[in-house]
Amino acid sequence: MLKPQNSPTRELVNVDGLFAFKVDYDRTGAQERWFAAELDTALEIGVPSSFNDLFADQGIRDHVGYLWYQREVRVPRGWAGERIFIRLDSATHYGDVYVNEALVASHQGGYTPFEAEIAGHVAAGKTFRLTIAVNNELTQATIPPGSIEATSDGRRQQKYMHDFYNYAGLHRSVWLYSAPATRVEDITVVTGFEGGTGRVDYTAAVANLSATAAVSVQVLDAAGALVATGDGAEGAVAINDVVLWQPGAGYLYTLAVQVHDGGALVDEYRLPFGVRTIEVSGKQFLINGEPFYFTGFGMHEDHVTVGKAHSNAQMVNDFSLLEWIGANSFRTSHYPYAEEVMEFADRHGIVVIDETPAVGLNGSFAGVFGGAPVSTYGEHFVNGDTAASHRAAITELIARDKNHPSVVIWSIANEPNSSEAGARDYFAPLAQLARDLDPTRPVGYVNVMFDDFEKDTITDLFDVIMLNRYYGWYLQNGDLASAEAVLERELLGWEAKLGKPMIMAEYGADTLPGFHSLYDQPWSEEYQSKFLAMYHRVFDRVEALVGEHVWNFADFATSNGIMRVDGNKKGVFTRDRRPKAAAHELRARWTALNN
Ligand code: BDP
Repeated sequence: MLKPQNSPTRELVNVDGLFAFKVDYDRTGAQERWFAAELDTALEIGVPSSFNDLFADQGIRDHVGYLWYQREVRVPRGWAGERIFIRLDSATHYGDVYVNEALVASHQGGYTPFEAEIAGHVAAGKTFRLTIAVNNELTQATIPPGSIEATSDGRRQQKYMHDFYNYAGLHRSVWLYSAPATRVEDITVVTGFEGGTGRVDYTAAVANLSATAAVSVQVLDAAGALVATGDGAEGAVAINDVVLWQPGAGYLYTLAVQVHDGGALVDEYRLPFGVRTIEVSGKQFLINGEPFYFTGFGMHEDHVTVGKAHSNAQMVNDFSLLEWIGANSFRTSHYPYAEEVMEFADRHGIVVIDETPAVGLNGSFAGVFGGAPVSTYGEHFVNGDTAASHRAAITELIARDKNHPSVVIWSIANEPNSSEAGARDYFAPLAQLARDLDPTRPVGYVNVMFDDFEKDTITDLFDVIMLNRYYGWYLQNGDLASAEAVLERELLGWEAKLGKPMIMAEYGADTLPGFHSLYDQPWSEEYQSKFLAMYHRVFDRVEALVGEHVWNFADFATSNGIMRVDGNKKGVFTRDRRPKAAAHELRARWTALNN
């Protein structure tokens, strides 16, 4: 799905700002047709944001169900005769979009965009009432999954098996855009190179292409100079003296796809792309044929007050901290991040492991989150409905992000149960789906510590091994010598079993900034540093280990629980992005490794 843009044939209007906001406590909004009139509420909400932390009101924060957003939008007067679309970059986890009284779009899945054509409901120069009913519920039919329980006094409580807080709302921008009837609807670019010549295979899907219209492409270099042209909606073009997209040097070309009819330009869409190759070869991960070693983090979209809202200012700050510390990559744990983040990574040469929101498909975690462990696969938990949503999550992620040169691995799940009967039947078709949708990128999932190389039954289905390990934290807590032995044994076990490149996708220790100790005391800044240093010693001894992503970039909000004090503190930066001691040590290691 193409991100909307301004072009000579398209116009784009941002619809963020203050919306009227109403919590649907009694679940009557749809039935009472709240979309049909001005919302009866005194509350306003800023978009984008998570709604949860904005109001000093526990009832709002804990609400499980629908949240209604409304504002008036004016259609630009020059749009008569154009196709007009409303586009939401995300609605977490579900959204119904009404234009005046018409339901124009519904979408499940909280981290991917959706849109609807609304020209039949609006008029150029006139306003319309935009109402969005967002639902934050997690069930067996959603990704991530969850369950809703009733308390003895009748409240509904959301339960789920993942760590981060279930922020919800309109986390990303809302747009209105115009496009011509004959328009470029999708583009797929696949690149390669031989010697100094780049190869760009492209396919464009064009809606309402008439017999007299023709599709052509131009390739422009970073300075805007024309370097290649092609004819037809599908084809291959060559770029002489190609400049590759490299980690640390995100050189981008632009593919301008144009539709002409009778000599006139009917539509133009400009897609930035990079020329690079990705390959897994033996125990190595190759970018442009060169071994690549990942340094960086599992991250979160998470900030004080606004929760999971995208903000360009905070994005710039996070990327500058990544640069400062010598990170060359990150994982979008545990959901697709805003498209602006992907574009920034493209431009700045940051490598991305792109993950679906499939987190918490693991009944063993029920113990951690306050219940008794349950089995995972079956009607009671991860069932056919979960799988259907999971397929949609993979499909929508790849459709959105397939053209980003920064994306080098699709991660289709985080820490699912991979040892139980049922795991392989569940995951084999999903791994295949990801490969079918994108045969050019390695596919992986992230393995949980309980399902080590002796128990795991699915990792051979994937191209890379991604592991989350907490030896020295959840196990062997405070005993780094024992943890070191267990860690090394396990990494060598995986290497011997599968012989594929391995990335440590999470390793980390909760750390209270300002707590210091001379001893190996968990939660101290010294312990975090020594914990990471121990892992690094082991990594340097294991040939197949091709990457280290510390958990986490920054402290982040979690659900309530006795394991967390004001959130997860495994950040190398605090939630307000101040460095803990370990940040300086990581900087020294990564700067040396990457030079
Ligand atoms: C792993 C999860 C991650 C958690 C982390 C932790 O992948 O989401 O936040 O552990 O416990 O299980 O800190």
